[in-house]
Amino acid sequence: MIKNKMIWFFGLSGAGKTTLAKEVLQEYKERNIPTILLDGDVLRNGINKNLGFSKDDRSENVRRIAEICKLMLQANVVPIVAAITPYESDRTAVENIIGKNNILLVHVKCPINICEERDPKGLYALARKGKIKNFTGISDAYEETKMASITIDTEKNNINNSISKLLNFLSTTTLI
Ligand code: GGZ
Repeated sequence: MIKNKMIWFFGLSGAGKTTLAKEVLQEYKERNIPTILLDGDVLRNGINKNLGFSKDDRSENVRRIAEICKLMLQANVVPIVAAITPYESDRTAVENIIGKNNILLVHVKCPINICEERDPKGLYALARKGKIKNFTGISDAYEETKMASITIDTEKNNINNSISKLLNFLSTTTLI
């Protein structure tokens, strides 16, 4: 039987991680699959509020999220994560914590210039002015990946296409 896997969306700020994560959350809910959305941005106001954006703090942020997910999975709740996860070593760490068979890594791909044009929260503008330090893609690293289970390109696909590609993929790999 195909087992339900957790989903970890990673990509630049403004690439569309949260939007896609919310869609999957809705699909899971409609199928009465116990689920929870863990958004890096939101968790940084709570459990991860002592963490900043250095490489070490980002690794710790991601590690904590993965450990929470592991506990959730043990309780048969299927977590959906949206977090930039800019370092390949942390993506590997996540996979090791969760177990390769229990996770789908979804790369939400979008060029930095498009993310910057979208700038939904005005953070890129602040980063350009130097008012936010270590901003991913501007003044901090975003490493390319060889680890994605699937890549959703939100520059080439509009939101509806992106969602349908993702749901189609999930239908072949999970219970959805
Ligand atoms: C990147 C930052 C930064 C810096 C604040 N760099 O698009 P958002 O706003 O809502 O999501 C981003 C969020 C990043 O948190 P993550 O936990 O996903 O990051 S990581 O996986 O790298 O640990 C962004 C906002 O916080 N934000 N400052 N300097 N994003």
